[in-house]
Amino acid sequence: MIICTAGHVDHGKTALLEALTGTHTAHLPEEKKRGLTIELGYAYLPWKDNVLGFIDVPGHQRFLANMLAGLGGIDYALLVISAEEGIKPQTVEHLGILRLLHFTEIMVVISKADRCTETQIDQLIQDIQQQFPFLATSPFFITSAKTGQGIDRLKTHLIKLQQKNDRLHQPFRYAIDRLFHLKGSGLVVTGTAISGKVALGDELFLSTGQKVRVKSIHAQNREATQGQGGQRLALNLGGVEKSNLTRGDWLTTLAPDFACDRLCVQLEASHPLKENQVVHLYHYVRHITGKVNLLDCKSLAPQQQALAELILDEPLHIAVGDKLILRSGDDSHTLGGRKCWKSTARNGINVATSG
Ligand SMILES: Nc1nc2c(ncn2[C@@H]2O[C@H](COP(=O)(O)OP(=O)(O)OP(=O)(O)O)[C@@H](O)[C@H]2O)c(=O)[nH]1
Ligand SMILES: [Mg+2]
Repeated sequence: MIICTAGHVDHGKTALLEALTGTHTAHLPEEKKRGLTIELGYAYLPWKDNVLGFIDVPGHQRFLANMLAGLGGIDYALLVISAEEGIKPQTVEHLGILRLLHFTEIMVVISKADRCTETQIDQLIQDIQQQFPFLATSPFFITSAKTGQGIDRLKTHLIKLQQKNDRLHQPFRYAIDRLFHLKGSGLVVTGTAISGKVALGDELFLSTGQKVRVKSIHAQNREATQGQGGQRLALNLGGVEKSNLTRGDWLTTLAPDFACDRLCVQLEASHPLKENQVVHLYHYVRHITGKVNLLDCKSLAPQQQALAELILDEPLHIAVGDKLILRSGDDSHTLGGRKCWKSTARNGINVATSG
């Protein structure tokens, strides 16, 4: 199980994860110096035979692309809102994205409770419920990373969350978000397993078509003989050099003949959207540009849905059912998103994709 954070810059996402897991997710020197999250961070909470994984995202607007790269394949989010500052622009932006990606549960965490009175916190909860009525069924937690208030209650809730296992029978798909050379072991990649299972010794395909062998597995930060969808995996790979792959590549059990540059999607708009609109498109760790063709209307108003064809500037390894986020041509605001419905390969042949 993996849970991500979300929320405005400085609202206490990293401090919350540190209070929950004991791990401070900052790893870049600049992050440590500035007290700011820039890249994705990772933390783990072992619990009996299980381990909860956390992806910590940056709240600063400038690093939104990094935030989006962390959300693929995740069903649960902790939306952190500072009791002191309340609802801010990236609270709204991140929440809009979580909603478009149809997260199973968005837990609302009011952080920095030690800095406010109970009356102020009650007022903030009312404001949140009024501004975002769809959070009516979401659990709320009042926490302080400084005093420990509310941390045990949140932990108790998190360990009871159920991992969705509807994707385990599908072929293995894994999005690479980091790669490095480990002395004595060779190439190691880390990423989120989206579906299926992988075991030691398995042969997998890179999105380039190259075959690789799995020499060792760390699942949720523990040495393992297998891994599966819904887990963070570190895989030690044989048969490939670091220079042959890049962040955003996929590892799959199916031969990757399904890179597509045209997609059919049932699009849900969160901003007005017009025909032929240039867009930034976020698909798991990949970020590319393209254009929207609305198939049965000329424009879309917020909350409306329509069938659209996306014409991509670079082919994507996409499967039916994958979730996408579309942002404006200048990448300044989120336009919409939705599941991929049908894809067409570069050569124009419709392909049967794994769902
Ligand atoms: N008093 C108090 N301070 C807190 C609490 N949580 C976080 N802080 C402080 O608030 C500042 C920002 O906290 P972070 O956890 O780095 O915030 P963030 O949301 O991860 O920020 P970005 O990753 O850059 O978006 C730090 O100085 C923390 O020490 C809290 O519960 N109480
Ligand atoms: Mg942070």
